[in-house]
Amino acid sequence: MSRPLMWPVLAATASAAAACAQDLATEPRLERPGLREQMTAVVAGAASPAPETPAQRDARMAWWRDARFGIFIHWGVYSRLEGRWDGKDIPSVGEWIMETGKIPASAYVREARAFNPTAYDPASWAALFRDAGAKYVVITSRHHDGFCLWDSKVSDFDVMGVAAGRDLLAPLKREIERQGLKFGLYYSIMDWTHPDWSGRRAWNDLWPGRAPDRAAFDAYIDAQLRELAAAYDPAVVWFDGEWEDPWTVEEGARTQALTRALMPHAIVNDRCVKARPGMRPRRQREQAMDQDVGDFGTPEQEVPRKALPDVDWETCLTMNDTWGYKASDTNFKSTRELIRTLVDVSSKGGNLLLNVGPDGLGRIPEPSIQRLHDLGAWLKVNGEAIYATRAGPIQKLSWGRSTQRDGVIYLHVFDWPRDGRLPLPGLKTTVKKARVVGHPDLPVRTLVTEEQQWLEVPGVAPSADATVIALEIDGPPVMVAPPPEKLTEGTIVLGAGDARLAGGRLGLEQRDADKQNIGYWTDGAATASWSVTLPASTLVDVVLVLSCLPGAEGNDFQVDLGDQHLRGTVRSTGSWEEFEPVTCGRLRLGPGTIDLTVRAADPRAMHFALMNLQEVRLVPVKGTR
Ligand code: FHN
Repeated sequence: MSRPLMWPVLAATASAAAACAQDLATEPRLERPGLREQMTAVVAGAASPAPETPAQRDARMAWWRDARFGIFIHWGVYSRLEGRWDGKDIPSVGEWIMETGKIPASAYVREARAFNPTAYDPASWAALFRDAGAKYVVITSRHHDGFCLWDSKVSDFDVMGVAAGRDLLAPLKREIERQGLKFGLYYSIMDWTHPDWSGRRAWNDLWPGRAPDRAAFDAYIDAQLRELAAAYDPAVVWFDGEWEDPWTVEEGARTQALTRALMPHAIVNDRCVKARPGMRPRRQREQAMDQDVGDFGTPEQEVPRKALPDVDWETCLTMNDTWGYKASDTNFKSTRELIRTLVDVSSKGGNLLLNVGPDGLGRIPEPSIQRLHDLGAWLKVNGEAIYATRAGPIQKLSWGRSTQRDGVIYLHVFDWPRDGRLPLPGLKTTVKKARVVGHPDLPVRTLVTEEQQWLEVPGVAPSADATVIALEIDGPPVMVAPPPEKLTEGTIVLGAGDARLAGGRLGLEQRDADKQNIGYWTDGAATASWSVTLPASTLVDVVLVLSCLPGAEGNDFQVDLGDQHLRGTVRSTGSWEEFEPVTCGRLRLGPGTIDLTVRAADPRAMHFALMNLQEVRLVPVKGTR
């Protein structure tokens, strides 16, 4: 292919983008009333949808919420490199090879010209995903490297510029939809080879002497979204690459508004806007930000610790350790781990987007195929306990998970009881009938003792991966509240109300009748301190009872106890209102009086807010003096 690399820019859109950027640049912050209306006006030329009612949103989201299981495909010219360059295995994930290998962009683009997936068979891919029990597919239309899997009129780094010489998305869309699955597109904001991406890498030698033009880049994004909308009308738009500085809050809001205008029925993730706010309860985030932040949160390579009411979310997960194909990455998760992850995600009300990384010829790795077959076989028997279910009523089960639909609780048993008795902790509603899903012949009896309800189950579990038992109940399940926490004898409790607070907006919040917490910990230099006296030298566990909103987690904290110090990292607890005890470490303290101080471990690195802190506990370690 001899065509020079060039990016003709659509002047009309560029001027609109420039005008918009200028207009918004005068506002110091994005969070302000009326943004949604302003954004809608900005996407000139696209019929902006009227604001959606909650009922309309639920109707649009219904198929996605019921789906529970989708397939992610990372495929591009990087797949052909297989994670190797210049005879060497390049560290990290396969699709980042240009970055992690610091490959000169000109060499990468030149190498890309040989990309020719002769083994690509969209019909067999679609049949494989259908048989796996997946309900939707999301494929990388353009990843960070800038290569487009379709014929883009605003880029020459696309399928028409390499040996493939044809649109790779259209045939897949056709086959996916022919199998009754939904077709979605991943689209990266970042573009390492584009002349106008201001996050240009040092090894991008394609555009010597040309400074990036921000408005032109916005126009490029607009134009490609218009192309993708018109050509593929995706059911899901999966943005990515939003985290780098060049992409601004304003551009995120603007592009989100354009996406809604162009694809009003699409389900859009939370990565077009900044800070991935999708894991915050919807009411909180839309009131706080007055902005359309997308339809679902996107925890990556992890499952939230608990069910998140009023949050739509989807865990994206690799089967091995890379998204894009990498020949040396044979570290595939077991089928059991994948089945249990699908169950775990479903039990908390989320979706699983499980990744496959086809190679440069278009072949899906055999270990991925095998696992997809196994998942499909399990779902063929147990799909009723996954599809169109909601988060289970019995959370924190030691032996498995639960999901539910009206009138039925599904128990997904990972650890089959040796004594044949399965406890149903906290379930008050009487179980009318119980059956082993897929094995109606197996006997299951319910048993009620003073303590709780139980199930008596057969000796051997039909599936060692996860056996599902369906409990038929009358009405919505009623759970008894767990008994109040009993503190260990001798525990010293340092309450929020007794703390000396210093710095920033740190202050007390009254959560409910008898509980206060320290909140507004937005200043990295703020501290909460107590003086505590220990009558004797005591070995204690230091416990912080804290809460943290999803999206604010990840800050490191430090606890100073006299001349001893402990550190930890704040994890999400589901909301600012949900407090959990977090053990930070074990120390010997006293006798005597010491100062205890909680602070941010690295004030400059702290983002959003450190934590809400209800109390600090010094819990004597049993059996020690
Ligand atoms: O950088 C990308 C990465 O290559 C991959 O596409 C994942 C999938 O969610 N997203 C970004 C990392 O968060």
